[in-house]
Amino acid sequence: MIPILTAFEQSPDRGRGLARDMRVRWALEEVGQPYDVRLVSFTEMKEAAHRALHPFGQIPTYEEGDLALFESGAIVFHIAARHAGLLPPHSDANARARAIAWMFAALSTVEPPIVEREQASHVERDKPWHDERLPLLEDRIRGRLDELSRRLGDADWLDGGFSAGDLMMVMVLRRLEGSGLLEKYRNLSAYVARGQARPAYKRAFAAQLAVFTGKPPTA
Ligand SMILES: N[C@@H](CCC(=O)N[C@@H](CS)C(=O)NCC(=O)O)C(=O)O
Repeated sequence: MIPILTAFEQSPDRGRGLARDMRVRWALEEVGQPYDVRLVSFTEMKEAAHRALHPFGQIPTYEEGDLALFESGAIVFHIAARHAGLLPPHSDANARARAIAWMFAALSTVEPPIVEREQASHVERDKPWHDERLPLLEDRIRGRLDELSRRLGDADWLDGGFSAGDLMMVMVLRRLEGSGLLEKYRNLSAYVARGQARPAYKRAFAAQLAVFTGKPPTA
């Protein structure tokens, strides 16, 4: 059964691979699972047919037989649970649990302040308090990056070998591209680059870029 995910017909990031379908594509590439993509417009995302798959009218969604999922974290976890390659084996239950904890950490501890800053730049830019609020939001991000950087230290990945936790964390940190916030952390920048150097990442990136360029993927 080939899973189908949804992605933006026209990604606002112009193919930079920051939309959340990229996480799912990367996970599927890591485990060697072929997939199909259904592109949706902003209008279609808010229509009843798509909302039946995604109550909040967003991408990505994931359909596999009679299973329909939303939330990139839940989708990546589903893929990681059913295929080898993204989580330590069941025989190492503690390591597996820790890798899952890193997925949650990426999504519920590190991503929120990053998204808050993005939202502020997009929708609050013209507010009189925007310039005052931005440094506060950036301090919150720096706090998390300080902590994450300390924990990662000189290691390649967050806990042993590469896992879905790293996949999610790399994608979350990528959202800081262009902000100037990540560059100060040499180990975190190298960590992101290490994720981006993975062949599966490159294939996923090329596939989502091809949607934007209209040319076949070249990775
Ligand atoms: N927590 C959700 C967030 C999904 C989300 O924000 N999707 C964005 C694209 S990356 C979207 O569909 N934005 C359009 C909208 O919200 O109208 C997830 O991780 O899947």
